[in-house]
Amino acid sequence: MMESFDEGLTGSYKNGLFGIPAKKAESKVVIAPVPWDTTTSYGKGTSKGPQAILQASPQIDLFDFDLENSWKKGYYWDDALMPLEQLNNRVRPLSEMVMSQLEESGQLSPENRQLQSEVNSACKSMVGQVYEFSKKTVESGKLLGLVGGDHSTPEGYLKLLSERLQGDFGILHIDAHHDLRVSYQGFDHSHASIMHNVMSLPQSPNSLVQVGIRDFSQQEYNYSERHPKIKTFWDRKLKAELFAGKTWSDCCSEIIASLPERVYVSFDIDGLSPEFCPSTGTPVPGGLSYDQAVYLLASLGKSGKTLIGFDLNEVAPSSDGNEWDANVGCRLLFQLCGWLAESDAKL
Ligand SMILES: [Mn+2]
Repeated sequence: MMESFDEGLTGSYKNGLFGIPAKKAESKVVIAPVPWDTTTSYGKGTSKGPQAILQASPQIDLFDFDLENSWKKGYYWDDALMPLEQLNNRVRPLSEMVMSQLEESGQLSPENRQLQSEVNSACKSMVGQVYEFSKKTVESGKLLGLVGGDHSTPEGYLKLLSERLQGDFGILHIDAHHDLRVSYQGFDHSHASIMHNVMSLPQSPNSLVQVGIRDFSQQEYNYSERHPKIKTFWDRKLKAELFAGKTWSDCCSEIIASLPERVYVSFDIDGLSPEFCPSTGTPVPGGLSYDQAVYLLASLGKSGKTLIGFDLNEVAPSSDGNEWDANVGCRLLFQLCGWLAESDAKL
């Protein structure tokens, strides 16, 4: 299929991600959408993120300055987890009832406590399905990237990697938030708890390096400061260094030097400045520019460290049909796919 593809033309998303008609068998990289936003507390709509990204993706010109023609290694968009959308749509209203009662009174009625446990078991099922899918994909020799959905979506994948590599890898986590809460609003698998859950796994990754963090509780701050495996590059501190004359290149070298040899990237789109993700659930002023993010990923790609997988999450399409969020999202996804395609990771 790919040999007959004219890269100079804009393809259709119906042919595949970025309009490329890649077949699974000939693709090095599998990209799987996870349409899930059950516990998103503020804005919603990230469950529609993957489809918006896919539809916006053919507008990208495929040649890249750093990656050249990495896309020829094949990026296959695998819809296997799309049926999760039905469970998400069923459970999301229950979770909204729980969240609104908590916001109003800080307590839950017995009925809502019941709903909360239903939401928890649905989230647990999502994590299990992502785990099983990731296992099958990795065992077939492919490299995997996930597209959320909210930030709870990669937990099953990270659990699989932790077991498979006995924790011998680090996570480069780009986000406005630590996501280190010990459950959030009573939801065990909340987007706000993802990194707490991952770092609590029996064979947790040997480091978590957070970049862009700028909205957090004191509890999360303390947790990050005291945890021997966590290093945070708070946005305010990075910016202070940049304003005082440090280069972004030096910042990136320092970030990458804190990571071990194998690196997983967890990219929450709200790590970027909100001008690049105005519709995301919890936008926060400040953050990385698109250029800084692309430069950081390229620095990692060229560092000699091994990218083993990634997730891109919290991209939400605008409710007025504006494609901007999806446009930025699909361009970041293209960079992540390219660096993963260039990786020689053996999992
Ligand atoms: Mn996040």
